[in-house]
Amino acid sequence: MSCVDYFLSEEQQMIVDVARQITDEKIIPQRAELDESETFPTEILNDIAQADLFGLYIPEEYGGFGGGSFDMVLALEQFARGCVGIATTFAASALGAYPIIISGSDEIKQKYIPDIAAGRKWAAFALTEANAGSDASGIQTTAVLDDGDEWVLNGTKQWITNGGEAQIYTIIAITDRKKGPRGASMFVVEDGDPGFSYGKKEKKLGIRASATRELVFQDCRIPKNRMLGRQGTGFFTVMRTLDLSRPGIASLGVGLGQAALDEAVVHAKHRVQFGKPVISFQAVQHILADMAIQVEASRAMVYATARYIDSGARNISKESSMCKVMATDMAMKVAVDAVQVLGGHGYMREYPVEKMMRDAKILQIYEGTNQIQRNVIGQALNKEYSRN
Ligand code: COS
Repeated sequence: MSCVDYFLSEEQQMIVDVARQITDEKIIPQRAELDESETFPTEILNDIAQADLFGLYIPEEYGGFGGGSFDMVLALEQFARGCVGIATTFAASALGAYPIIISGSDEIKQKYIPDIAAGRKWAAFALTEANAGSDASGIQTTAVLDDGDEWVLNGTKQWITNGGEAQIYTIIAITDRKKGPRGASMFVVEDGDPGFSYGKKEKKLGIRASATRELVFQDCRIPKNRMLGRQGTGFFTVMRTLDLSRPGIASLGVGLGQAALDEAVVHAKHRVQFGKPVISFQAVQHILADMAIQVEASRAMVYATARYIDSGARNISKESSMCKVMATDMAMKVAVDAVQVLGGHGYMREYPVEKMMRDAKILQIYEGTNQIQRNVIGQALNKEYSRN
């Protein structure tokens, strides 16, 4: 539990309270079982929908709550305190919806966003392929306009979160290979579209309650009006989407870090060795102190970044990447430290910290590896200082 007052508004405090209640009553009691059996958390997503949290970041005219980045990070932090796998399924629906919100016409927004806002349908975002992940502009999937009426998609997307479970997919595909990043466009593909099927379902180290699957497009035909924005703007939509979503991943790191710290402190107070609770030993206290410092510093940075984004700031790539790196590197370190403080118990599946350690690792990898984030930060610094 943070002891810093972040001066949340009444509405923001309500979001935290509702998300916390779902986490304590639904997520924490089921997380071990869902992880063990690699089961998609349909019931919990329905509980989140009933609590009206799917629409947090969605404008009111499309059925949402009209909130912003800060509202999202508050909810995501709570869910991640319970389970990063379940929190990831929720975050991935927002990731899939952002391209529609950023670049979709009013007509396409009206068609898809109200269902996503209500949690009636889930979304997913598809960029990664066998040869394109960090290299976002290296995608091979193509979209060709057939008879001027329909787009025909061919290719395979890999490691797609919510793949096979979502009903709405935002896909980036090449529409003109000669034009580099300006030759890619974004489309909406629906579950059940002809020529669209699901491939390999992945078995993962962590976040096992989330679904990760291949999407296969074999002469997949979709209506012409499913393109998002103008032809050739897909890469920019993807970059802007990731700018908005990365603080969410950072908040998953904060939630996980807090949970790991809570487990470690409680255990250290109860575990007796050499006739004393181990928390009375300075060696253990120093580990806990460093964990607490890093969790709070990351939280402060994520909240500040989300508020900065909500202020209408336009160039947010550097700040978004900075908080993603800070909070997810923190989560990995703090989770490993928690396992160390719990010692033999920490290594056993009976205790939640081994799962936290497995789950933390993906935070440093997905939505742009932390090496890519450092590239983004470095390039932004280079640009900023060349102006002075
Ligand atoms: N917003 C708007 N435009 C952006 C942008 C952003 N955040 N980032 C880059 N662009 C623009 C650039 O300005 C450039 O346009 P101009 O040619 O007009 O200058 C264009 O996009 C190409 O940019 P750049 O040359 O930097 O592209 P690169 O191919 O070098 O890729 C990185 C840049 C590495 C940052 C990008 O590929 C990336 O983010 N990769 C990680 C993707 C990722 O997160 N993958 C994980 C799976 S998705 S969950």
